Amino acid sequence: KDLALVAAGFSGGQGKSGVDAGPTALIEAGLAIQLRDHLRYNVHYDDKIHYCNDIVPDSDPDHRGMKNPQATSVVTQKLSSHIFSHAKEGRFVVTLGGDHSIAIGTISGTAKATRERLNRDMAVIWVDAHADINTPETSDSGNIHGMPLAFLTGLASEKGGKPFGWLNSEELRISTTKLVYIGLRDVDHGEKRLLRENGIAAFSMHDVDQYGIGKVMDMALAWIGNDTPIHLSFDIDALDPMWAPSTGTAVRRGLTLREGSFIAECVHDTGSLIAMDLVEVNPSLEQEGAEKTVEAAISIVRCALGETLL
Ligand code: DIR
Ligand code: MN
Ligand code: MN
Ligand code: MN
Repeated sequence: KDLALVAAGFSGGQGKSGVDAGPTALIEAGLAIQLRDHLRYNVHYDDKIHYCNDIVPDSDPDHRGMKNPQATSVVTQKLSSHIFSHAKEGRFVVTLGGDHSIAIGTISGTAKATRERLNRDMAVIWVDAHADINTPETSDSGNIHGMPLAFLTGLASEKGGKPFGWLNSEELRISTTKLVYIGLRDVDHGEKRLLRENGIAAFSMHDVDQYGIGKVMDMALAWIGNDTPIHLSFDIDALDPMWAPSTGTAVRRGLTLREGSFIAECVHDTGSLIAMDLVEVNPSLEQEGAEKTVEAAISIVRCALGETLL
């Protein structure tokens, strides 16, 4: 099986430096080699960290309250065609972040490729402590890593010529009906309203406690339905800080590493997974916890790619 590994060290979607070093930490811990030797993928990896802050424009004033709008737009638009070019060849695409704003690029790229190759609309499973669906107007922080799903679903759109105007093409977007969340526990007021008003499927930590992760996965996958191509976007802060302390916006009372791995295993077992993102690993935070966080991130990716316990 062909697999493209893309290292996207962009950090401009939030305020803390260090998340740009996430991909390097995962690669140095042996991720590419493990996918090749252990899981037997034919790995296409160019050994480069892309989309770091070398593409930042001279001047990048706030726009609708968004920070670094031009840089984030340029990076995600380039990443979108990069991911599209891999996905249209039928390669499974693994993207290592970087902050979660990069999902604007990865998901628009795989959504377009899925339409061209399979003539199908793609579903997205978003595993995160946060809903990342703020519009520029509902966001308190102005950080674009809290907004990718608003742009990808069209809930926040822009006119042509504006930073994210390139996303106006329908082929790059996903439907709110094909989005499913797991692990939520820190959702802003405006986001709660958007989830409610649009009837978006969301399984919070409350649901994980009430039903157990097994039942939650049954319900999440039933919502998507059989035979729909799936893009998994996994924010490492979905895990409890006990397992993944080295991330920019850690929130307590999260998933255990076993629950996170189980989600990845179930999604793999559908046979419909076509791409995944693993984002928000920031090795410069929590020195002691960096190794632990990297290890957790690697096991999530391995489980999503077919690692089995027996
Ligand atoms: C918050 C935090 N909802 C925001 N979002 C984060 O800034 O919009 N996403 N940390 O991962
Ligand atoms: Mn490439
Ligand atoms: Mn998050
Ligand atoms: Mn996120």
